[in-house]
Amino acid sequence: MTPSDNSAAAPHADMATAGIVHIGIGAFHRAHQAVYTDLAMQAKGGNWRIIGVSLRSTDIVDALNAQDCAFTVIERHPDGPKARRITSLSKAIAASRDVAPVLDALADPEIRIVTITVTEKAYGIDRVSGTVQAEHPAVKHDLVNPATPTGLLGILVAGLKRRKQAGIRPFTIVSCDNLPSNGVLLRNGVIDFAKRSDPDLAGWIKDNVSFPSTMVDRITPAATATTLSDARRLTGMDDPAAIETEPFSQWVIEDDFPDGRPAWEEAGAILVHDVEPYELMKLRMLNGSHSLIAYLGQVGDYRYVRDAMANEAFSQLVAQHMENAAATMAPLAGIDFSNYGAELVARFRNPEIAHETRQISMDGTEKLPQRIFAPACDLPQDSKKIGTFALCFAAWMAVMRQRVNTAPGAAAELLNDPRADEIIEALAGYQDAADIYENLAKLPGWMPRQLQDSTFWREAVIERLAMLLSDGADAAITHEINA
Ligand code: CS2
Repeated sequence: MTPSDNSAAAPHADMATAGIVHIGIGAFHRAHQAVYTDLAMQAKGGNWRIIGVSLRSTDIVDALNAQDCAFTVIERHPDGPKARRITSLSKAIAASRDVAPVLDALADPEIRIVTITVTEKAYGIDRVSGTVQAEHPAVKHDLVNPATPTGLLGILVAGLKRRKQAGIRPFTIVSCDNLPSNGVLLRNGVIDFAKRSDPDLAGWIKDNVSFPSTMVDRITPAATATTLSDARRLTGMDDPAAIETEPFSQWVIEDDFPDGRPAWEEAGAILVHDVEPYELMKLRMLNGSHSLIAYLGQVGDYRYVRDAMANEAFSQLVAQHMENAAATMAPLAGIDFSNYGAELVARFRNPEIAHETRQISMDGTEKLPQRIFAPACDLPQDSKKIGTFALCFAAWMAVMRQRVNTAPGAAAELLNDPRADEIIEALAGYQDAADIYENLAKLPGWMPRQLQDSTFWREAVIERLAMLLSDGADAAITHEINA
């Protein structure tokens, strides 16, 4: 990326028009795509400013609009923080207040791209079949109320319908969430959603809409009071929308944009024909290790990722897991997995980044399938390498049990998972490792059949869970690295 500085960037004076709608304007978008688009426009121009849509939260929308949507990104470098003002956002809209302006923006012919960061649970698409999850709350609502959608699929399909009716070319849709083959998944979900009310529209989408897959990467902890006071100190401005992030950033994009795109490569994006190997590498090595750190960290009272990485044994375990994850992947031209792993270890160690294990531990039922189950399935079923995957799953179970035991009344909130109610029910009264495993592993539709049928996997997880429950995280870590 272009080196950052501590000055306020000039707004894109000649770029008044928006060309992108982004759905999900949380910290990650502001630290990632908004920065790439900002730099791309500074380098090569183009009417690519972003209309930001928030599906649920209204605070961020109000905060951004009150300051012309400019905001501060603080990069936490080892030699001190650097702040940059980002001006690629043109306005923000809260869909939960009124979806009409969102649909108007989507119908605007100037909008040629819709990018998305809504987190895994907001998709409402079955990962295996690619069809919509009819019981997903937003999907359920939007199938019945297509003119006033509340969720991702409903909004995209309503926007595409308006364009088809008006004879306007569709926009390109870019999922930027940590899901494998995110473009293909979203394409299948959008087409299936449309098919249920309007088969012609579904056919038009199939023939005309491009859904490039992408791999996104930038560690972005939730903003804190320190973020805001640092932003004020570095820029002289109060900015409730300021965020902080690491210096590293990566965006690998399938180059399939029939109606053009910003010159994102000017900001360091890598445009490729096939993103999938990059996605697998990142999901399995970075995100999988993150989940391992998050759940073991929660069991062992490691508040931040950097605390876990400062512990010699924990850090050795993480390196071991990365090696195990690398063994599940085909070679990727130009990438050395062990160098990639070493870079990840250095990023996780960054003492300037206060990334809470609790933050990463949310939504485990959404994250574990691609981070832990899928790679575990790609290993020989009796491989010793399965151990670190089994440990991560066991640690997730231990965290769920710990939270339910700590606050039975508030467990649903504490679990912070879309399937919290099912998890609580599955755990009711069970304290023994084998019982906990049996009940959580059989939550419908998540642990793959191959693992359900594997006695080796079952025993590996139960053994580790028993150790976590009786001796704690540090003992389990020492045991694993010496196994
Ligand atoms: C993390 C990711 O919270 C999580 O699940 O693993 O948000 C991670 O920080 C990003 O994918 C890094 O690019």
